[in-house]
Amino acid sequence: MANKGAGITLIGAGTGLAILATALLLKQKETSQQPPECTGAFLWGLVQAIGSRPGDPLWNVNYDLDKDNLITSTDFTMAKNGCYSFCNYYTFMNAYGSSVGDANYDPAYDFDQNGVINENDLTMYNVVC
Ligand SMILES: [Ca+2]
Ligand SMILES: [Ca+2]
Repeated sequence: MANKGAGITLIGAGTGLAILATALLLKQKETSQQPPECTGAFLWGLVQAIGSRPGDPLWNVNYDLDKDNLITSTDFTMAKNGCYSFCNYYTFMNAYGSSVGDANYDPAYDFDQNGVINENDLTMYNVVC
């Protein structure tokens, strides 16, 4: 009885490792091919995190686009290049002055995610774009 139980445990552990290895491979593939999130909140967060490393309060693995464990201007340049169409002043100004529920409210341009697109968001837009 005891041996049978141990055998099942080993088979279970082997299957678990195989699933874990597959999950890690899938995750690695997923993150390496993932484009930056083209929102004001993401780009602003990335700018704020420049200089941070894993463990730092502002560190976010999603900002480290070149995967060198440091958020730098290179990551920001990559994000901006990947979000070329985001930095469109006309599109931003179309959403300017709107709030949640308005037809022209666009959460992508609500940099501080406070439900209103106002002068604070414009300031952040000008820094990021
Ligand atoms: Ca980096
Ligand atoms: Ca806002």
